[in-house]
Amino acid sequence: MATDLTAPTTLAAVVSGHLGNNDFYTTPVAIGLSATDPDNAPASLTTFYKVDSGLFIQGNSLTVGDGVHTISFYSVDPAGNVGPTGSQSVNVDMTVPTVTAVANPSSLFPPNHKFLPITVSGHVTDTSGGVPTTVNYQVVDEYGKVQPSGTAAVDANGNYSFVVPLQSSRLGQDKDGRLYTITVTTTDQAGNVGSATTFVTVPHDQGHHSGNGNNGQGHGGGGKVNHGKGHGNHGHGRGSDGVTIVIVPPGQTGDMNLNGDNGQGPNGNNGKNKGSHGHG
Ligand SMILES: [Ca+2]
Ligand SMILES: [Ca+2]
Repeated sequence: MATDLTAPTTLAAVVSGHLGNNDFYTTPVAIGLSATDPDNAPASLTTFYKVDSGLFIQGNSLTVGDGVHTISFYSVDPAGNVGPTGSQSVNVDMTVPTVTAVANPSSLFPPNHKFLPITVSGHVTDTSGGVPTTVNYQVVDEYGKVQPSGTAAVDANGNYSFVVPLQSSRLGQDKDGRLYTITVTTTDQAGNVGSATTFVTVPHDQGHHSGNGNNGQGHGGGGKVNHGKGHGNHGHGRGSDGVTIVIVPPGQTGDMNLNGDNGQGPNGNNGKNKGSHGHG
């Protein structure tokens, strides 16, 4: 057999991974390394690779996660010929940005048909790939009439704020009030989308509308309290389709409110207490 003076060459290929935007993958990426040599069988070749500044290790497959990576690799044949070192860059951002949203005010009263400015604010975080610089918002009106949308900037601290005008009116027979659903989304470099939803209601009246369960904080209406500007005169955080989930602390009993029209019970009392200490 002639002397083997030819070194193997190595190619890298993505075996699996979902490519998102801007050349970033949104899933872990599996890389396969294949060596070829004109005078050696592939199975006789030994391949080494390293990820970023790590150490070279032997192998023909690897998987990388979040980050901007450089994979370096080379192969050696049985005669000891060392092939050239190749490299492949792989960008992965599989961390979805998180966003919060709070509407203020979250209740419009009285229903005098005026448009009032609602300030929606929140915070955006993303532990991989940098914090997105914008959020998009869309208002969905239960009545399908007042539905502004737009884009707002995220500042260097991850905070955003925008104002949408919403109309303080509702149909007289709309016992559970008019619901505006505000959805805020933010998209990172790879195309991962985070979203948050907050609600604004135009209650049927101030004293007798639904108790609610947003994050377990029920603010039911206290019907006999003159609220003025006090808290507790309205609820927020309705579930979709008017379903209200009331979360009762351990050790208490409570009713699951499926209609969203019950201001009594534990939440109603809570609202009443808050209202009595309001600024009315
Ligand atoms: Ca060779
Ligand atoms: Ca990300």
